[in-house]
Parts: sequence; C-alpha cells; structure tokens
Amino acid sequence: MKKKALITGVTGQDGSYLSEFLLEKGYDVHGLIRRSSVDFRQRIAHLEGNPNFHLHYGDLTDSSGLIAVIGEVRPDEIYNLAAQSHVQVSFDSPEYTADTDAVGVLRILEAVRVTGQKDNCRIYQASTSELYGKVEEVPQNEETPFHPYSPYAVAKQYGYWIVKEYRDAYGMFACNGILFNHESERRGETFVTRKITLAASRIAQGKQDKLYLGNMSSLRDWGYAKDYVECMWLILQNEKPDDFVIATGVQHSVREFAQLAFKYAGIDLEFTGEGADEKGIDKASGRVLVEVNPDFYRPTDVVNLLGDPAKAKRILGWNPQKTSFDELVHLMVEHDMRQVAQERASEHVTFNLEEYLERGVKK
Ligand code: NAP
Ligand code: F7E
Repeated sequence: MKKKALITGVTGQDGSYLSEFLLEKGYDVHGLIRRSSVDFRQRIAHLEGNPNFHLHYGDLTDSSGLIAVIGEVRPDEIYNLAAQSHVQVSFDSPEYTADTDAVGVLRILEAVRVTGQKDNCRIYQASTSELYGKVEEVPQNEETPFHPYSPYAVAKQYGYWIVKEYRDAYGMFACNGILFNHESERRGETFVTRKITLAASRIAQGKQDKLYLGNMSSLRDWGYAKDYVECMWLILQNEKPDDFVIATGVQHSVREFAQLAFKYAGIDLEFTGEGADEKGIDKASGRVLVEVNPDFYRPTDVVNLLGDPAKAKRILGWNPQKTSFDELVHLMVEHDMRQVAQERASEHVTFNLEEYLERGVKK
C-alpha cells in the first residue's frame, strides 16, 4: 500500500520541494490549497497532472474544511507547512497571523483526533528558529529557552506547545521541526535573501538602480530548502515522536550575503558607513548600489540566530552541510540571472547570458 501524505502550504517554497521529495519516495501526495483570484501555483505547476498528486481546497482558518479533507484523505503523515510566514507582515496582520499560525495548528490536531486518526497519523509541525527570538544563548539547540520577538514568533510558539501537548495528552505522533532560515531559488521575493539575489541580478543587467535594505548586521544561519525538506520526512520516520533543531551551524550577516550575491552577479561591492548611513559601493564604478531604508527596520528584530544541528545529525543521520552557504548564494544568483535575462529579452533588451555564465558567476 502506498503511503499517503497531506501537505498544507503545498504552494509555498517548502511545500513544493517536499511534494517532489515524497512523490519520488512513492507517496500519494495530497496538498491543501487556497482559492485565489490569480494563479499562485507556479511552484507546483510541474506536478499537476501527476496521478499521485492531488489538490484539495481548504484553509487553516476553516476547521470544518480541514475536518472534511483530513477525514476524506486519511493520511499516514501530515506536514503542516501552511502559515503567514513573513515576520514583518505579522506586525501588520497580527490577528490573522495568530489565527493561521497558532490556532491553525490546533485545528489540524483536532481534525486528526475527531476523525479517529490519532493513533495512525503522524504530524509534522513547521516550527521555527524565530522562537528563540531575542536570543538567550548562542548557538541555539533544543534546550535553549524561547523568547519570541514578533507576532509571528508568538503565534508559532503556541503551535509548538500545542503539538507537544497533544503528544503528551493523547499519545499522538506529533513533532516539531525547529527549522532555521532556509532559502532557495523558489524563496518568496520579499525575504531578504531572494530580494538580494534578484536585485543583484537586475542591477547587473541594467534593470534596477539600487537595492534598499533594513538591518544589514542581522545574523542568520541560512541553509538550502531542498536539504531541509528531507529532514521533515526523517523526523516522521523516527521511532518516537520528538522535536529537532534543523540548521547548518554556520552564521553570516545580511551584509555578507549581499556582498557574495553581488560578487556572483559580477559586481565587487565595498561597504562603508554605519547604521542608516551604511552604503554598498561598486568598487569598479564608484556607484552606490545598496542603501538603507529604515522602513525595513522591524519594531523588534531577531539579530543573532545560529543553530546547533547535533541532535538531528546524531539521531536522524541528517547532513547539515550538504549545501554550503557559498553554493546556496551561487545557485540563487545563477537562477535569478537567467530569470532576469529572460525578462530583459521579452523587453527587447539583450543581455549576453552565455558570456556572463562563462566569465562571471563561476566560482
Ligand atoms: P511560504 O513560501 O510563505 O509558504 C506558505 C504556505 O502557506 C503557502 O502555500 C501559503 O499559501 C500557505 N498558507 C498561508 N496561509 C494559509 C492559510 N490560512 N490556510 C492555508 N494555507 C495557507 O513559506 P515556506 O518558506 O515554504 O515555509 C513553510 C513553513 O515553514 C511555514 O509554516 C513557515 O512559517 C515555516 N518556516 C519557514 C522557514 C524558512 O526559512 N523558510 C523557517 C522556519 C519555519 P498561498 O500560496 O495560497 O499563500
Ligand atoms: O529577514 C533582515 C531582517 O525576512 C532576515 C521566515 O521564513 O525565517 C524567515 O524569517 C533578516 C531580518 O527572514 C531586510 O530584519 C534586512 O533580521 O529574510 P527575512 P526572517 O525574518 O528571518 C524564519 C526562520 C521563519 O520562520 C520565517 O517564516 O534580514 N533584513 N533588510 C531584511 N529582511 C527583509 N525581509 N527585507 C529587507 O529589506
């Protein structure tokens, strides 16, 4: 019998990679999608039509719909990836974020319980390094105290604890993956990494003049999303339900990310100044290409995340260094250079991508 998995957030960065991963493992994959007036399914378009890939309408804010889908599919595994996942947006939409990212988790757990599947459905919850927030120690591991520092993180904290509660109270196989930032060529365009790789590519091809950022000194532990979805699956294959930190154990600043991304786009950047006056200058031309816009500062910002993935390495056999920071930045820039070249071609502006690929982006 084929295993059945239900993925909420299937249209997102992680949902799309996880769908590919599970289909390759021979699963029947069911995804929850929201109705939208425009097509937001680019990340999974290539999977539609696959007989083992099925989509169902639903929303984490609608418990009756969740009960209907979970009752009908009767999945062996649920991956709850759906969330309002943008930290800055959570300051603008705190109530919606709480409804989806906190109570939404409860709705999934309850839907499994009330449809009589508590003993045969394993549940993965997309928890986050944002729980450590205003960090109380560096690096962070499974024992580090939480100090959530945004409406997003506070909502995710409820999700984390309700998963543990259902595990203890009802014996459910429910687990938290405490994932540190993971990026890819499919990352949403308003997260800082993708914003940078797209801007570097556009600036290199004459489509954009400048990149405006917020706090460039913020430190993150960035991994590759494709490597991280494997870990979600490994967590549910473990012999007992447990919580795991998933991270690379390597830390870089936003500034370092930007410098490397511009380098792979063929531009040597030098940073001068401090705080809101900091600038990234093209060494060759002297042009200012990166500036600070305080609009991107957050009311409270998380600035020192570094994960310790030792437990996942030891118990799950997961390799945290499969894709290095350099490789991650490189693959994102190469993707975006190609994407921007295509956009430019449709605008009848030619960019010699082949020459660039031979000359510039090679490591
Ligand atoms: P993402 O690209 O923003 O995708 C979020 C997904 O959630 C989308 O499919 C979105 O659907 C769906 N969604 C949002 N609100 C929903 C609702 N009310 N009901 C149903 N679906 C809803 O996020 P991601 O980067 O793949 O992250 C996946 C999960 O991991 C999220 O829970 C995120 O908070 C968590 N996380 C991410 C990271 C990271 O670095 N990426 C790290 C730790 C934890 P639409 O396409 O319709 O908007
Ligand atoms: O910000 C700083 C910003 O928005 C990273 C989500 O997937 O990972 C993600 O949340 C840092 C912050 O990601 C800009 O202040 C500077 O310190 O890329 P981000 P995030 O907030 O870490 C966690 C683990 C999740 O769980 C979330 O779902 O970069 N920063 N300048 C900027 N950030 C943005 N977005 N834009 C800027 O211009």
